[in-house]
Amino acid sequence: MNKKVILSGVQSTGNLTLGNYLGAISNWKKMQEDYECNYMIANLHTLTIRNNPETLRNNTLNLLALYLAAGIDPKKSNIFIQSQVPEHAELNWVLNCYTYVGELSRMTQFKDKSAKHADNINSGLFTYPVLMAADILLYQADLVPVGEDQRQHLEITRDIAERFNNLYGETFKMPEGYIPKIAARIMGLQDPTSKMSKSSSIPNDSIFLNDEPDVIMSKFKKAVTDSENIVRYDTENKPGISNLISIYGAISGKTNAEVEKEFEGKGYGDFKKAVAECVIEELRPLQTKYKELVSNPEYLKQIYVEGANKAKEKAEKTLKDVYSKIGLV
Ligand code: ATP
Ligand code: LTN
Repeated sequence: MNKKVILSGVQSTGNLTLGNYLGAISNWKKMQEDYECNYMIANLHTLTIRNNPETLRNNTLNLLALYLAAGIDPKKSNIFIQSQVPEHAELNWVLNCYTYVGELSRMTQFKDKSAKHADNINSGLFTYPVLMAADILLYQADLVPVGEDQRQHLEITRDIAERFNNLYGETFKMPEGYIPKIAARIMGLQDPTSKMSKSSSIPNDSIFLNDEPDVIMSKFKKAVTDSENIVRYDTENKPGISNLISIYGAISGKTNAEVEKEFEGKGYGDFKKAVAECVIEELRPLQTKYKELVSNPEYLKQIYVEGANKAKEKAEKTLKDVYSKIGLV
């Protein structure tokens, strides 16, 4: 039986957060049994911000180690580095010519990131969703597991695919988003009304995957809550506590109601400590494995070389079809 195809990726910007893990990477592992999975390191997307070349190289390999440490198994899933499969950049150019400036101007991520990096509003930042569409459409992906913030980029991917298919006949599979029910949008611990972000400038707002246990505990203890002192899910009035319930629920597999029940009659102090402990325990094996893997560059190389070869085989087919349909000799 043909398995459905999955494609997803994370930018190699370093210091991933608990949001990246719970919203995206931790779900990828669960999907590898039932789907044909392709997990990419989106290092071309990372060029939309200025990087030190050595840092970008290290971040790329570190992210590969993190995928493996998080349980992505190269025997079950194809893991590769975006820049090593040139078809991504090639299809990106073609799709750029089938994407309107008007639709790109509506992207909220572009607006947010332009505001954050006012000194470097480059064209790559503007056409970022087109490269993402190329990533997805090259593999004829059925499903794209991402966090809530990527929903708009999936919609534009579908619009581009549909436009192309209408012009040239069935070429691209219509991909669907696969956005988790819980933890699709983990919020900042200090500002629980904005998403937890790697680039947050607020101290103690984000939990990083390489934070030491005592740092994790201290960040959770400082997390902003409210004065009710009742563990109750209510994003409107209690965004801080609701965020902690989501984190605890995502890791323990419990529903919001179950978490509320477990902490009935207990105060925020106990609850925060329990959330911190479950995060520390969830990350502990990942951190240990990660340290082992980053010290084994030969092994990492073997994974990404094989990954790129397999990815190329799939990507080539789609690109050839596209070139032929649009009339490139
Ligand atoms: P930045 O925080 O700097 O804007 P980012 O973390 O959103 O960057 P990526 O590294 O490309 O950018 O995101 C990787 C994946 O993590 C995506 O699927 C994204 O939806 C998901 N993700 C990012 N932040 C969160 C969050 N706070 N909660 C849940 N999922 C998230
Ligand atoms: N833009 C994505 C990262 C990304 C991606 C993709 C995700 C690049 N290409 C293809 C899914 C499919 C983000 O999460 N910020």
